[in-house]
Amino acid sequence: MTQDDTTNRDTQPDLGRRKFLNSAALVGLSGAGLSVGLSACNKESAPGAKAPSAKGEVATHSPYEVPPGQLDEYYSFSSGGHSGDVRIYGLPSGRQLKSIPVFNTDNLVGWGITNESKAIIGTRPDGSLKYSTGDTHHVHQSYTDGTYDGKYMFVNDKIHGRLARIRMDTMECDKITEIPNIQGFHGTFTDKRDPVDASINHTTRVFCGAEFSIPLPNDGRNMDDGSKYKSLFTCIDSNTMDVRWQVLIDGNCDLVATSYDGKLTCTNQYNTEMGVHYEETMSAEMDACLFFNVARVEEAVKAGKFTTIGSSKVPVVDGTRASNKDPKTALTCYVPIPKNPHGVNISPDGKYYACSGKLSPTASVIEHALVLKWFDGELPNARDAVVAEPEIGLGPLHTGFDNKGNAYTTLFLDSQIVKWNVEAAIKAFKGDKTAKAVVDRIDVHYQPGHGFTSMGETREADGRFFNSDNKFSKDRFLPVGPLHCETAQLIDISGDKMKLVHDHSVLSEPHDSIIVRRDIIKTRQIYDMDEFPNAVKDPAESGVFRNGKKVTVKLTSQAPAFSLREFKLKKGDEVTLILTNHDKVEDLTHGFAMPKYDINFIVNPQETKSVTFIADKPGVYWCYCTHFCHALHLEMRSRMIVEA
Ligand SMILES: [Cu+2]
Repeated sequence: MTQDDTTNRDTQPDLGRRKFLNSAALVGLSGAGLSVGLSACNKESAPGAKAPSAKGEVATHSPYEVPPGQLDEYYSFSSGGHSGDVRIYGLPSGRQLKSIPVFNTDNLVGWGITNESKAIIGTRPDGSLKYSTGDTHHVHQSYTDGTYDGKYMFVNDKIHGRLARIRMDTMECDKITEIPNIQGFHGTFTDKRDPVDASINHTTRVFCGAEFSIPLPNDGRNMDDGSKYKSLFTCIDSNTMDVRWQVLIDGNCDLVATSYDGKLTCTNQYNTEMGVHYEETMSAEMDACLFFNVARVEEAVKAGKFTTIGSSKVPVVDGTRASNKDPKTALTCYVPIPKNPHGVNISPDGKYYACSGKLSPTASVIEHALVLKWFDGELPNARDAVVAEPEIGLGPLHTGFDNKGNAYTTLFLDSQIVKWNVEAAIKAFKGDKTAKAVVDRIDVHYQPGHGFTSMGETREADGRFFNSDNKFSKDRFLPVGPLHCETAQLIDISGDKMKLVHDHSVLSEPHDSIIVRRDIIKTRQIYDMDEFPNAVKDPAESGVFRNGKKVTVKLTSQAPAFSLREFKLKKGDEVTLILTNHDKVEDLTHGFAMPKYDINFIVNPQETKSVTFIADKPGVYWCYCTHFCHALHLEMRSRMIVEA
């Protein structure tokens, strides 16, 4: 068989599995018990090939439809909000392909149940999960040379202040880091290259903004004195996932953007008032977009110009206004932006940041080169880095870009997407009365939050689609009770006028997404058994291995049977059950459910997982395969006997 586990499935669906299910049934019935020689072979076929011929009528399809047998052109990776996961959709179809469990627990795959996933999420001394809730908002991938390199994706947890990393080859979470001394970790962004070392043209840092200010350290002191509350901006190493440094700032952090030259990262600030009470957070007419000079911050850390907070060992440098008055040595630059901005995005040419004021009908355009000039001491007033401020509509939030110099901003209050031209906005700001920034508007349904363009966060922005993630769906879908689904609306932005392509429903409650060309993502279809140190590599190794009260059960799966038809334990045993899936066939996943012990997980082809539990209930427990695998799937069981 030719099992190429690194091939992007840029091909039409393989009919091998259909063949497998039919022939495997026969082998099972013949009494062989184990499936042999039933691998689905990869079939050579060109991308975009015609749908496989099938008996029956062929429907006609619109240009935006993905006909049966063909694949979407883009992946859309989306945060799941307070469900704690990350979702994958295909675009333009809008079909949901997968949910990647991250900060949640997930019954389907056993995330938060298996020992391996618990070790990633983090546990308390008694082995239970440290946190079982999370709130994902922003997903961003690793970059090489200004575009996605398909290696990693990063996502925040706003509730507990954690950053997770997802491997793109398996689309599974492999690391989670908890950030010290912060609350409300909202915006995050990967860097695109090193600010100093030109040879490092890929992501090595992930920046994280803290939205809620807290007393530092937050140990019960200074709770009534709002002036003592502070926020930190954090840098995490994308390889080790260790926290590298933090910057103490005035005001809070909301969303984060990074420059294409690696020199700057920034966060919009909606509460420069440092208000602790609701009304105070909206009192100032101007807030800010706060820029960090990455090289200077790292020089300061190297030079030992830092403190630490509480029990954390992470170096914290001082980025407050009072300590950064001289631009030539400043670590930070506060660019004033009208009222309570939400969202900051950089244009694909790397020249401009768009930062919208949600309580101001404007988008501010900040020129990257001018912020650098301010840091060189050559721009006296940071506000002069703002080169345009077009009035675009009510409640502007997030901006996506095409490849023709246009920006697309979500207008929450107007329920519209507004298309505006950046250079025209700059001309108008300079006084050119003939320059018109706004070029088009389209209604969306309803109240758009995030919006993003295809490849729009990279230098390969292609100007084909804008996706509007709307916060209210009201009458757009069949009613399903008081909790509505949300709408994502796909808009064709390739022409002069925006065109609404379709609505697709998304489960509550996505915040931000990115649209990535499918050729960038190279996934594996099966695991390598050698990657798992505890793998049961030979079914003959299966059995019950006792060391006093500690018992290890080694088990393998191969359709349609587990290697042990039964296994015996004694009441009170501390049992670690290890299961290795020996099937090599793509898509041949098995499950393992243990009644009354609250255990349920899957093993994908060639994967090993383990669970640990106390066998505290005597009796017979039929452990069964949950993931349909074979005509004899229902027979695929193992009898666990717990002796009193
Ligand atoms: Cu099975």
